[in-house]
Amino acid sequence: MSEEINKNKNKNKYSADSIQALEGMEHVRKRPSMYIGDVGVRGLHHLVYEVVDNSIDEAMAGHCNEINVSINEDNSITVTDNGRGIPVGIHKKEGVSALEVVMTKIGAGGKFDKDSYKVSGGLHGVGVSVVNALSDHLTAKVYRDGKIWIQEYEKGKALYPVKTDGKTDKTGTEVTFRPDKSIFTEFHDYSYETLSNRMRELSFLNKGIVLSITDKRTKVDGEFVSETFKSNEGLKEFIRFLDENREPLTSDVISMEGEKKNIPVEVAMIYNTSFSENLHSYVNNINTHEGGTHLAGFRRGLTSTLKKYADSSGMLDKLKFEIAGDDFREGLTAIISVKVAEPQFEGQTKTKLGNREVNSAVSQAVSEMLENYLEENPNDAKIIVDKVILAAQARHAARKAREMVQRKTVMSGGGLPGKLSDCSEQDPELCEVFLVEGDSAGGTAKQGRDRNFQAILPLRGKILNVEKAMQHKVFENQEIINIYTALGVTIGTEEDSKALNLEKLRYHKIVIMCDADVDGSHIATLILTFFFRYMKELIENGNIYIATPPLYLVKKGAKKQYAWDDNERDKLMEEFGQGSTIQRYKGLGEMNAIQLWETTMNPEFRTFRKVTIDNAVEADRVFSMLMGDEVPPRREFIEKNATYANIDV
Ligand code: 0RA
Repeated sequence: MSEEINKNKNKNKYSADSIQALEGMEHVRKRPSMYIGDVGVRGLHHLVYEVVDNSIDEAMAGHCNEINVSINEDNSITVTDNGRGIPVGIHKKEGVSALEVVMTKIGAGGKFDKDSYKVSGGLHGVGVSVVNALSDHLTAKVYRDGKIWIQEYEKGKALYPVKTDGKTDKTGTEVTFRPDKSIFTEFHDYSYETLSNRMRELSFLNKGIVLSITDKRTKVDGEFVSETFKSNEGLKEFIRFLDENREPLTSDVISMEGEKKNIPVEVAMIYNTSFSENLHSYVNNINTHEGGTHLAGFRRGLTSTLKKYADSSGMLDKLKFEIAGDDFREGLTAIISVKVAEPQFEGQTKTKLGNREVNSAVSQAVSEMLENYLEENPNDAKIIVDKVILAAQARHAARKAREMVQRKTVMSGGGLPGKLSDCSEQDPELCEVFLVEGDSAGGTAKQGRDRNFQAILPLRGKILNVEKAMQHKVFENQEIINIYTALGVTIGTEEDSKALNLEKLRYHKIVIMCDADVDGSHIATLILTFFFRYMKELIENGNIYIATPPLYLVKKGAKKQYAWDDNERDKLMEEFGQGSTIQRYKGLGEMNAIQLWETTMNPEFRTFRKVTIDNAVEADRVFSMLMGDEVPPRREFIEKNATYANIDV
């Protein structure tokens, strides 16, 4: 009797659990953004990262050295690895196979394998069940114990219990999923480039693993487009890749790898002849765009060690002022990668590491690494300290320029730039400012705009290439001063020039409007480079946009329509039939005020592209390449991509 009751109890418990699981999966489908960030391009690609992360975990546990991603013809994705294979035996508590638990229970992840070292995990560590919930079809194949095991799911629900599907002598896991179009309503096409960049990045962050990607949608010379990445030197190679278009100051990358306070820390860095600072930080293979305690620890270790060395070397004796934190990082490219068991992510995009203990772990690691290096390489040490002193001197010399910008921006007494045609609206959230190349296009924009909420700031010709200019040149540049004052953005102290004050930002939409040709895109890139290096927060906060003026006007009689690319133009020509004419806009200046308003500025009809730095590593490389000394790759890039497909989404 009592046994009977207990059985029932268990039964109820089991079904209650499974109801909960179901609810979990339904919750994912109802609120996908809570799990994968968004349901746009980013979320779509996030699904792949989530599945690959599971295989990376298996590799980090030492059981797998090959991971492949295929983009299939129907835009489904297959991820395979040669690990142990997800266990298929019956999970005691759940009464179904472990595979089914992993695939259908939210947060089941690797819970039944506590001892293995699991730190990778997706951005939110949500696990493959989330991918399953958001796929209209998913097939899991497991190669294990001499057999192939298979289970299929729809929208996260198993279609049948796991079954065998033949024999094998391999081991591993193969997951094929097709994102549900009723969830990913706008974007379904995977970007080979985005996924390939991620695979390359993962190969640098996890040396020794062979990561490959194949695009089964595209053939070149009869073969699918495919790449294989394997890094033997890890972060060292990553630094060389990042600095491909920069000139190194020292002969090799400085690097270290080890464990501090139980936290695996890897650091690599090099100084180059540029004036920009390029720090990239990772936690469990995730790029922490907003930095955090690991980055703070890196800065602390770097500053204190270099300062100590410079002081004791006597090189600073003649310097009459203090060296500031910024000075140690001018022309520095560095990557910090830590593995944290229970990472706490903070910040707007949840990409800022909060764990306090990581700060001193990284700081110690960096100090030790640098102390050794400086001691063993006195020539490099001198080059580095010289560079730091030069940066400090330049900063000191730039004081006047900086103070001028500060005065003009901090105190509104300086007034707005004369060239700015401001709008009448006072609420920044509703205000837009168009940065327009050239005075004549500026004039047209001024006539065409809605002066209630749209302001126009004309910029003269090519603006300064900040990638190649020292800081004081940047702060002395009139066009750049105009941007600061018009936007109401104030700059930080001399010690920390990157600290911006955005409280008084006067417009929440800042729109770069340039000609739709190669010159125009070059100018847009120069302006973007300035924002990227000096006002990155504005990009991160989603304040920067690019206007997209049309390329053609197709006319027939009274009928006229705009076209933004050759495809659209041809369609319109066909639609309008015999006797239609084309007008090609070579620049904004060729449009009249009404046309410019209709096509490019009117919120009802325009399309803006929001500038994002989804991939900071790629953005950094692109900017250094576009704006650096190496002319051939820049020309090639600009010619190939008149727009900056790599930078924005
Ligand atoms: C837990 C235990 C075991 C394997 C895995 C997880 C595993 C998960 C994934 C996800 C993608 N590929 C994977 N490969 C393996 C195996 C435990 C054992 O065999 O003893």
